[in-house]
Amino acid sequence: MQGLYFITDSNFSRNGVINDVQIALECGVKYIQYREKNLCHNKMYENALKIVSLCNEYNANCIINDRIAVAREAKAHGIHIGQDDMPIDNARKLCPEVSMIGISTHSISQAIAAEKKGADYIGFGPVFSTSTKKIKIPPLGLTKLKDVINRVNIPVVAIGGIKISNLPEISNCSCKSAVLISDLIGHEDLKERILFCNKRLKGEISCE
Ligand code: 3NM
Repeated sequence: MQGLYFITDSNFSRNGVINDVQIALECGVKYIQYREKNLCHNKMYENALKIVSLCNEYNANCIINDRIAVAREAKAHGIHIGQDDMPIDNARKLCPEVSMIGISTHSISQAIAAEKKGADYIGFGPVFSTSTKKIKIPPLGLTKLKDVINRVNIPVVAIGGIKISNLPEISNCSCKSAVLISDLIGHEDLKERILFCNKRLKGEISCE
């Protein structure tokens, strides 16, 4: 798992989530998480079908946040769950077709537990302060990010308060994958920003 991990956000989006996904895929992004907190099942399923189909076209992965039924029905490639959701093995039993299950973790111990329970990757955050998600946990910081990367063998996706400006610090922690929401989605230059983030995380642009 390398490069930008793209999470959709309909609140920040200028041109709609499907257009944002199309742009991300054209830029070479391989992991798209479709995340909607307030959409009904049918509408989310309809969008998920379109996103899965686009991801198939670009040889990328569509990961559905939380909604296991949507993931199964839309034949998504993965699901992403939180600490308060069902255990990973239940999710896998309910959705055996998905090739990856990711879980949000907010401490080193949660990260180690997620790996033991069979997560394919973890989100780790918030690395910095964020107002995009209401989260009570104080920022974890770069030392913990570095630490978690050394402690688990599954991919670690950095998330929370990550901006174009602090991306070099993230890359310098040997972190290969990150999420930017507020500093990416809704910007006029979405394409340019995605290309820049993706190259930087893949080590194609030096962080010196
Ligand atoms: N999950 P921004 S932080 C969706 O820490 C999400 O698990 C987080 O948005 C976590 O890039 C977050 O605007 C929001 O800070 C990230």
